Amino acid sequence: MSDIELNNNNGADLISDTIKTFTGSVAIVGRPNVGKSTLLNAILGEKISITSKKPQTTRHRILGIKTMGVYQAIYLDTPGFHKNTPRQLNRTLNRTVIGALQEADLIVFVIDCRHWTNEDDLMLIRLKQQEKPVILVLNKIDTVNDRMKLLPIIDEISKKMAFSAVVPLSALKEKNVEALENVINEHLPEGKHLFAADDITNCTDRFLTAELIREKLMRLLGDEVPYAIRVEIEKFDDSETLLRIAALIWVEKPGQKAIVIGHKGEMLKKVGQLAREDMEALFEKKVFLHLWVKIKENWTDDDNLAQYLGHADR
Ligand SMILES: Nc1nc2c(ncn2[C@@H]2O[C@H](COP(=O)(O)OP(=O)(O)OP(=O)(O)O)[C@@H](O)[C@H]2O)c(=O)[nH]1
Ligand SMILES: [Mg+2]
Repeated sequence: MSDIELNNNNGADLISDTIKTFTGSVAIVGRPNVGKSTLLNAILGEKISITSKKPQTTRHRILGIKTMGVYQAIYLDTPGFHKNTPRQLNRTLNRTVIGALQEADLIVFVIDCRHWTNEDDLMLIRLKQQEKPVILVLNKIDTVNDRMKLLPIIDEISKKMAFSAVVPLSALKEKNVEALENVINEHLPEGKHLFAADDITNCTDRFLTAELIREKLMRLLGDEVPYAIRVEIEKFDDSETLLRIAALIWVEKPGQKAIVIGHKGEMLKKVGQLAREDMEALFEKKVFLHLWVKIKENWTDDDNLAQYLGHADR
């Protein structure tokens, strides 16, 4: 190809027309709380998926994109796969996981290296049905002093299924994450890149904003309330230097509303302050954030839920 032809091409065409490229979707799955979203953020070097100590923090399928030269991995962070319970929300979350498994070219199965549980076994049953390469990630190795202790655990788990690779790492401390990425790249099928090289997600700013607010609620509130919460962005006015955001926090009961607002409004103030700091870092501009709380009974069981959870890749 002559120089003139090279100049006439845009970058994306050029790379796929002249050299082999590899593109694939990678589902990150595992039981709740093992560190799936922390791992995605570590891979991307940017916080797009919210995390907390509480199980079932992730509710949507979150898409993250990482391009490294000829390789483009399209990651799907998923809700924690858990024992089915009657609540509609829980059933819907598991369905999201199964959908991501079916779509993916490759699966990253994350476990906590300290414990193997019944829910890990449940996940394994689903993985065996897929006949796709599965990479096992033993996360949280920073919590284990003697790494030699991991060897018998790896041995035991490897008997359960033929994994394409086993990678111990710490998502939180960002230890050995690159090794995982190299293994993932090796498993990507040949294909044209689907996103620009600097894209990291296709989630909208409104969605990321709502999620940051939900993260603070998940982290600051006690055990019960966070699961009854939904965040809706009412206003998102973006000017060159300032973002004006108004968000509505939906809860199911008056008691929950009181807890979210807190004594003399302290809780809501704290949520707003922390969320605003994260938004200013993410959008690199000043943010005015207005939060208010409203009650909608049983929102997790009505049709709105399907609508709320339905927009998979916002
Ligand atoms: N010590 C340690 N903690 C970690 C590591 N990775 C994640 N965590 C912590 O584990 C908790 C759960 O992390 P998340 O990333 O939210 O887990 P998740 O698997 O996405 O959870 P769900 O979305 O609820 O399924 C958080 O408190 C994280 O800080 C790690 O490598 N080491
Ligand atoms: Mg998560």
